[in-house]
Amino acid sequence: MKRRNFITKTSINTLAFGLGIHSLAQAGTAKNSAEKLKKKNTTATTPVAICTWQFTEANATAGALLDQGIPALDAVIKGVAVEEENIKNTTVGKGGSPDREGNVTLDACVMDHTGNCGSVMCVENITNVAALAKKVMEDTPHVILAGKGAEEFAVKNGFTAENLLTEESEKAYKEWLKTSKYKPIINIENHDTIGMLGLDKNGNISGACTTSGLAYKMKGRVGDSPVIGSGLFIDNAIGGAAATGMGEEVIKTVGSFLIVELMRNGMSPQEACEEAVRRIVTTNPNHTNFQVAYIAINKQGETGCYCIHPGFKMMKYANGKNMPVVSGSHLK
Ligand code: SD4
Repeated sequence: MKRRNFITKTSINTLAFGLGIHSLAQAGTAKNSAEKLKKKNTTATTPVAICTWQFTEANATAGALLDQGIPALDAVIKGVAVEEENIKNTTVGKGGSPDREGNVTLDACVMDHTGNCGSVMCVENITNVAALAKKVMEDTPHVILAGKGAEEFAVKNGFTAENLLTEESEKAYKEWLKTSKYKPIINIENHDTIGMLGLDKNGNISGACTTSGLAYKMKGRVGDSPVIGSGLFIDNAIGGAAATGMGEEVIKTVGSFLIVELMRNGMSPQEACEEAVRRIVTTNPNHTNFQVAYIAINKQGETGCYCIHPGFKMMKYANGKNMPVVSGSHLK
């Protein structure tokens, strides 16, 4: 052994003796904790966008805007607008399936990095309801506007009123009327409510969630998507989460808020999504009959997703790449 190596090894051994193995282990743990803490306090400034389901174009739109330095809130609202305006999508915006009386009613909310939020519920005739939720947040003393009031506020503020029931959706609705069986379908067409979370170049996180809700729901029914804490929640010090699936179950467990709180207590986004799904499935034996899926992001730009039934994917945009991520599921 060369003299220098010998001295180094001997010194380490002597040090190990001096400190004792226990102390060394403690030193290791302290180092790990310090590293964890350092990581916890790190804010990613490389933009990341994630969204529920395989809404490729919507997520790419938000990702590209984030790369240009656009704030997260504006990027996600532009991102989800792609699906709100896509008439082929029967679960979001124009072209959405109607309630059981034939009315298309939309729900949406937004939340930004300052903790500010806005929401609209059961709105008819307005396509871009996430943008409308932002307007409520910024230009009213309230957080939520519902129904006619939300629609009138939209029109007064320059949103176009238009019929959201497309020929296709009307045809499907008339077909449904023949049996009128209300049974939400798991993983509807594999695209569903769009919940989107963005982390921008300043390290700020914001989110948007927008939907036409469950097809053929009761008139006046509102799901989780416009309910802050359920369909969406952001805490810029920690991260954000969004939900899709059976809104009633997400509301009962305040799913998105739960995920952010679990991350605050040290869980990764993935662990937090899994725990939030566990909350539902352990208390509700009926969970084999409905889908719930979550997505989450933390301050470091780490992401996670999890669901009850297989078949859910999220989109993830990072480092200029927009990729689908197949979610793990409670049921296999
Ligand atoms: C709702 N969570 O209205 C929404 C819709 C959805 O599967 O995601 N359906 O309950």
